[in-house]
Amino acid sequence: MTQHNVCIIGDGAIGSLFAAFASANDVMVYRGMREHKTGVKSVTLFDGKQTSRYAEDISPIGTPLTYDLVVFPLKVYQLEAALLQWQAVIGDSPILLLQNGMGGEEIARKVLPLQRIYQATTSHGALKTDHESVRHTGMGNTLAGRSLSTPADLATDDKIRTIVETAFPPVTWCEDIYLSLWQKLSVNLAINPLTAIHDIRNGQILAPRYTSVLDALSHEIAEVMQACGLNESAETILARIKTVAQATADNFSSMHQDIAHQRQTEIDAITGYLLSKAASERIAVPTNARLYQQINQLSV
Ligand code: KPL
Repeated sequence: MTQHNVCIIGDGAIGSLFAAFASANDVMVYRGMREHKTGVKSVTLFDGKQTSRYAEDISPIGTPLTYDLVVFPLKVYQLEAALLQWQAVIGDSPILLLQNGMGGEEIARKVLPLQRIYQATTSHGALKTDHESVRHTGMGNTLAGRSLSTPADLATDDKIRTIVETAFPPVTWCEDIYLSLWQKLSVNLAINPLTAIHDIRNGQILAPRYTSVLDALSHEIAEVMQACGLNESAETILARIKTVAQATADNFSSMHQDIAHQRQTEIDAITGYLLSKAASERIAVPTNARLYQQINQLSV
């Protein structure tokens, strides 16, 4: 069996988890680290197993190499700088954008006009407990697929699918990753701002006082999705939001945590993205616009 080599850029919790899974599954892992920085050294997996040294560090001024896949598990707002910094080292290796929210593909396409771009989003929970340690806090699933702007190439697409499925299981490979990312976005559009604004856990948005706002959000999201050519009803969106809120009832959403720790939020890649699509389609989305404003008021 050929051993695949995967480069994972950055030192975040999800990237470290990906690296730990991949090396445990016999993938050769390189970590793209900034100069003079050492990465996370220990990842405690959900089943309690600990991984120790699992990757070779490379730097953005290192020797260019073709990787089977380069993963960017970064926030959308960190993506452009990282792509510019690493483009010389990764050459024309296919890349996988792994993040919450939307807009990543457009950013990557501007920097790398000819690259093969794949996209993914994950529901694994991971937490950096200190500079060198990460804890896997919740088993999840990863949705992945070829981006809209990348032409189909059966052999390469199959190879990337095999690598992602081997490196970071379980994976659902999506023939229409754009739709899958929008479906995930529809959940984040409701749960993330509402939990952050009202300082509540995910499950608490199911209380009767949030019924009308969830309804309004679902209708606005459905209208914008339909204008983008995606066939989703408000009822389907509302049902999905409720299912995820129930399944993650005890969690604090990522936006709740960002606000609580005074970190930059992903509101621009979530609600900001919807607002920009709504504006170009001339659709009024007052409820989303209000949540966007409220999050920006709470942000540092
Ligand atoms: O993706 C999430 C997030 O917190 O960003 C949800 C699905 C809302 C789970 O917390």
